[in-house]
Amino acid sequence: MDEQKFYLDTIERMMPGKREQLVEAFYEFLELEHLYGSAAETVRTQLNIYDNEFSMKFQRNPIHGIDSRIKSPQSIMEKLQRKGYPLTARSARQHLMDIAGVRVVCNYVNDIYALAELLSMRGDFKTVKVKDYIKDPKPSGYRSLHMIVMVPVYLSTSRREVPVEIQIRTIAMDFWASLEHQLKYKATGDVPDSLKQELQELAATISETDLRMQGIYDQINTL
Ligand code: 0O2
Repeated sequence: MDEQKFYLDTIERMMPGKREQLVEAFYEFLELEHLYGSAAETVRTQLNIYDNEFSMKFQRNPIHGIDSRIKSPQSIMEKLQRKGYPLTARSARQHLMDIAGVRVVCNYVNDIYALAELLSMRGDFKTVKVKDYIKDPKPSGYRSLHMIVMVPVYLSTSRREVPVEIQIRTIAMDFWASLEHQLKYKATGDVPDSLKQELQELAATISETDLRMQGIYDQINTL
């Protein structure tokens, strides 16, 4: 049986009379995925260009790794609901700035700010928001530089400006953030205060280690 017909018939059976609305919503989300995925890809390409240029000119790579993701429809709906906005693709485009996310892991703290500046200087990327959780860490201990950048996407018949949330952090900050995220996710109830305190202390230790590594790098560089 034709796969699309099967899905449409299932929708009709589950929600009689809503078939057209649901099919429209489905295609709107597909369009969203394509648009935001393309914007994230554009950012990744630009970051790789910088990394390769540094490698060619200075024989070193500021970027350790790049990861990107598009928020799932479920997670988009949860965030819209939490913030009290309508649960539609149009509302997601209007209110959410983190549908497309790019995470850049750098080797040294100074690389984070250098990359952020390069991205801001690119003529057709417009930085609309910066949150510096390195200078001003979250109460959890979380450290990272967040930027929202409007990225142009050229479609066959139009040019669209799409927001991308770029998180830039060091290997050490990323190590802490991913383990802390996993631990929070694993915990069925509230995480005890003693463990929260320990995580904050570890984040501070990691931050100090990052600064010392930066210091060693700078000294070696001047030799
Ligand atoms: P996911 O799956 O990582 O995308 P706003 O989006 O501006 O309305 P919000 O959500 O507070 O407000 O944005 P913020 O503070 O800039 O940070 C959002 C993202 O930063 C989170 O995404 C996490 O990825 C990361 N983050 C923020 N705080 C913490 C923290 O304490 N620990 C860890 N491990 N990560 C953190 P999402 O939306 O939670 O999910």
